[in-house]
Amino acid sequence: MSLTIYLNGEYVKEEEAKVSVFDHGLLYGDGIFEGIRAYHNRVFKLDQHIDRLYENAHSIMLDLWLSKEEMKEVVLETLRKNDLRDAYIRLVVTRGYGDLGLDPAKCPKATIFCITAKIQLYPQELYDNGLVVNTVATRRNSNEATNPRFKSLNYLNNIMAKIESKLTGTIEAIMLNNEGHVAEATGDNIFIIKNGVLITPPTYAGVLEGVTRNAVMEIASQRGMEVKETLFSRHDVYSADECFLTGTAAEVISVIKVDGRVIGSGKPGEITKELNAEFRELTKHDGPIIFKD
Ligand code: PXG
Repeated sequence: MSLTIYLNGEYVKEEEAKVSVFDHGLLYGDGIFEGIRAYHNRVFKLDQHIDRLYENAHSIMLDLWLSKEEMKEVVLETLRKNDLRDAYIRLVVTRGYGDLGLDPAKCPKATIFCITAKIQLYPQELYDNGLVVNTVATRRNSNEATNPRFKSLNYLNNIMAKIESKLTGTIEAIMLNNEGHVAEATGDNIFIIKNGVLITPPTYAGVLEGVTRNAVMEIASQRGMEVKETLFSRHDVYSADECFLTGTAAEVISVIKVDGRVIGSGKPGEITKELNAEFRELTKHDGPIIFKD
């Protein structure tokens, strides 16, 4: 069945959901997006995703012609039109239609679209057994270039790392920043646990401030765990008790081997499993309801 897509104020069938070849999102990667999840008839952390989208838009001087409330309604209504209660949502805003030059002032109106679809999950076996990952040569963008805090449409940096990762036979990769500190995975944040302390790189290390990252840090604090945002190296990962990745698509997924070094027991760690269980519990209760009846 064909999906219904929100595109610039209208709900259209996917065959009709087309943008111009002059759209600067396509010509220059000039735009931003959000990847959001719906679970159990609710849109998880919708406010946080919309806030991040609007902060990014403000920072890149892109005018959004919908209010935050209207944007949230777009997400909810697209889900309703597709009869989805559990879904992956892709909300995209580009600089819009312009000429062939870089100048964003030549693009009078941002393009906004929202796609909602059934989610493709990692196989359960990867959650049960954990991921094997490697660090790759491609470094995370410097904060002074395209700041990794923007969820921009320019993902070539991460895609290059993904290609390298696949060449080494793994599905995810750990990226370092230019100073050699651990930054994040290609589409996920990274955490380590050492002596009961939960550690993740600070945003200035060159990482996206992941919504899942923040939710997991909050869960850990509420359990009374010490949570630290601090720079660390590959050595800290190799010698961690536990390691896991977080992201909207991956949720909380254990990492059991990095660059050939076994992490902890070589099996998904106990604290990681508990954090994952609490995260899944949270997805049942958080966010606005899609279908009210
Ligand atoms: N870092 C990067 C670079 C990301 O792209 C995350 C961390 C996790 O952030 P959230 O807010 O989701 O907890 C992301 C987001 C995919 C896919 O298909 C994943 C993301 C983006 C685009 C596609 O797996 N992850």
